[in-house]
Amino acid sequence: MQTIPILSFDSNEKTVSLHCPIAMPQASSFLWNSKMMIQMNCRGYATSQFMQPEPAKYAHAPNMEAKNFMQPEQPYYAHHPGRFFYVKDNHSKKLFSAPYEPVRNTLSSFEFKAGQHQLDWVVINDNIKLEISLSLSKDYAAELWSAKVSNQSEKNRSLSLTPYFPVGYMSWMNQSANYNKPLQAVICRSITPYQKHNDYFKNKDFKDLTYLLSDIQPCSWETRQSAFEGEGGLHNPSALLQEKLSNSNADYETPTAALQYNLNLAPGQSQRFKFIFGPAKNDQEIQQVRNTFFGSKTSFDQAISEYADYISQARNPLTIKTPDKTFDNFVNNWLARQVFYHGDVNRLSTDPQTRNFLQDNMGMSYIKPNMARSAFLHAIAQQNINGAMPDGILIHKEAQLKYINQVPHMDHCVWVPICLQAYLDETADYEVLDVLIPYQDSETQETVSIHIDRALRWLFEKRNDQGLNFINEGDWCDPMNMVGYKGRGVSIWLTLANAYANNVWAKICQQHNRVTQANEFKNNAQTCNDSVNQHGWDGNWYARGITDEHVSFGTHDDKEGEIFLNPQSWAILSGASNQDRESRCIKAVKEKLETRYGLEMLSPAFTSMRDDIGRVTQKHPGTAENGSIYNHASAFYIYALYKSNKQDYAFKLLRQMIPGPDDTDLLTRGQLPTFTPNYYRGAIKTHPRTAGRSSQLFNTGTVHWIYRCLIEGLFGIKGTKEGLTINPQLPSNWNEVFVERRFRAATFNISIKRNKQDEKIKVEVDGIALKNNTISNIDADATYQVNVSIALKD
Ligand code: CEZ
Repeated sequence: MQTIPILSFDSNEKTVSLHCPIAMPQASSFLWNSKMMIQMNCRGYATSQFMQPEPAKYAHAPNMEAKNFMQPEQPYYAHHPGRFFYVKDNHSKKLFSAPYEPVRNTLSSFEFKAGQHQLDWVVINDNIKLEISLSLSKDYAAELWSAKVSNQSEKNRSLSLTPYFPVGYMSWMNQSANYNKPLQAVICRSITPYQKHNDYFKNKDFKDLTYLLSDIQPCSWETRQSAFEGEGGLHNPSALLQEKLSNSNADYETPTAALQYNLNLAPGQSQRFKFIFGPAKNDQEIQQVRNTFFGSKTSFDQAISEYADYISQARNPLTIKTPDKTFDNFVNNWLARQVFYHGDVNRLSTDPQTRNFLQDNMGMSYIKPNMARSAFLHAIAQQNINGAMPDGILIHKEAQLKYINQVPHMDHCVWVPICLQAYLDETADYEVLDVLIPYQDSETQETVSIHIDRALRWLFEKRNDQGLNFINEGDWCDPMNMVGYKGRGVSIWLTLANAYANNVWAKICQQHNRVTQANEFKNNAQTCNDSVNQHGWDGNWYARGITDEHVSFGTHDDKEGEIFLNPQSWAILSGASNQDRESRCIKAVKEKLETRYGLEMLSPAFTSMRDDIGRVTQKHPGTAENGSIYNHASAFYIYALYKSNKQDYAFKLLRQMIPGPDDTDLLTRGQLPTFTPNYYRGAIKTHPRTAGRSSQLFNTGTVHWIYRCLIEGLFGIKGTKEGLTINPQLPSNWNEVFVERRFRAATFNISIKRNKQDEKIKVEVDGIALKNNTISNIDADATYQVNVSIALKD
């Protein structure tokens, strides 16, 4: 018997298929537009939200959700929101559901196909084939579903199809549902609960209705969850034992949306149904949705193809062909998509954290540089005239700084030059530095350069008498909130990041003919590095910080949190570490943080609260910042390794961010190789059973740094003010790669080969050898053939 692989890839269609609903039960994919986001797992469970302007749900979980941001490792349970299709044979009374939940039959075949703009399932059971698709539209908060039922048997089949889209507990104040015949929709109504009278005015325009709209009039419907489920439970709903659903209304009863269709299919015959599911303000809006998507025979499919165009806007700067197929698949088909998601909708927040907003736009510099440019200007205009950057960037007129953005973090200024550098390298748009913009608290207009000078001077001031940066209630590590809340604690990492940001800015100033400033910032970088070397070196690695009570942590004296990854990475980047210290750091990281799934962010993970460090120590050991394989932190380290020409080790770690290719690895990670997750579980020594498991969370600054590692490190095809500089750092077991690099409107077909001798790098452009490794005078729209020969051993 032919064995079916767990995964298969289609690089033309840019899809990845999962062939079993059990092997990786949490495996999921996501779709988004500017109004909404949906993450669907392979078994039919869904987590979705839309903006009004803050994130809100239209299919609710029965518990109180943390509504503000996407959570890692979301548990799915029987009543979790999902989108399910029950199919019953009216003759035999046999029932199954697709994609898999809630009935969980053993299916004859199953395929979950994650695509760029569409998710598809093909499920076959009892010779009935169900092809289900989900896509979105470009502009609406609405899910576009289609279900095609085909009779693959040799006899006529009488079937019933029941799409079942639970809406869940909408509101304790008011919830109900009914079927609206002219609209052909179940409409679930609610009022978002509130208590302050002011909220009445704020909530008035909320989309408190959830509808399931169909293109074909159903035979019957059900709007009460309890009546549908009955005593049979969701895996064998009582309502489906009857010939018809009861056509009932829900009156302050948990609403649901179930529609039933009867089909008589001859052998080989099929029928397609279309549905729209989403939030609305009132019935008129649902009517408008109906007109838009079902107005003509083609409007539904037309909307899907417009959505495909929207998703494919992300211009991938790289197409690669290397000896590693899984890696190629990720870079060629998925990386730009995940970067675009971040930059396009800012993780569906109206006040993204400043460091996230800047890094998300650092990634956008590669795929949509114009959007990145306006985002940088938008962020810098929210700076205070004293130089401080706010904790979050307001991107909606009604937005306010909320949640984490009300906690003072000290690192935001460092990200401005660091992220802008990627943009300048990619575009050479140094003019942006001369754009005049105001401050959040002053009408004074100053150039971007002066804004950044002020940001770095402000941060340079915020150091203690040892020259180390105060941390206040956090730095890059959000939950490190109690190191410095009394005003004394400092961050070694932030002091190094300060040094690195100053060095980066000094170089940019130099390029921009601001020599005095360049010297000032270079000196400041040196001062920060010196302070760290004097007060932050622990003997074999750099410590993480010093608490309010003057206790160093992240040192060999610590039983938990002995070593943190970030200070090591940034000491390499900032130039703080000399060769000896760098080698010791790298050795310590290898010994103490390395696992087969990547690097742990700290080790050993904390098992109880240290109230002089903060809530990071309260997170479960091996999750998130408490010792997981936190990919964002790993990406900094990999970037540092490339800066230090450690290409083999850098690539090994880079590769570990992507699940697969072997089944054991895939099954442990439990995630499709279509996105880089926020983290994989760590704490491998104390929690080996869960180590490697994916967070399934696709919000992460990691992806932007992956581009930097690929462009500046691995393939070494980085932009400079003059042009494109070639300096590849291939792993030593790669002899040949091909890269199509799109850069400043031109295309470079680059072939990189190892030569037989140990000759230095040679670069030929259209047959002519370059004197240095920089291709300058690039013509927009031109295509260049670049042959690069590199030494057998680097
Ligand atoms: O959030 C991220 C932040 O979005 O954590 C990173 C930080 O640099 C990013 O800006 C590291 O701390 O407990 C918390 O508040 C956590 O900080 C999380 O919210 C964390 C999660 O990974 C969610 O994306």
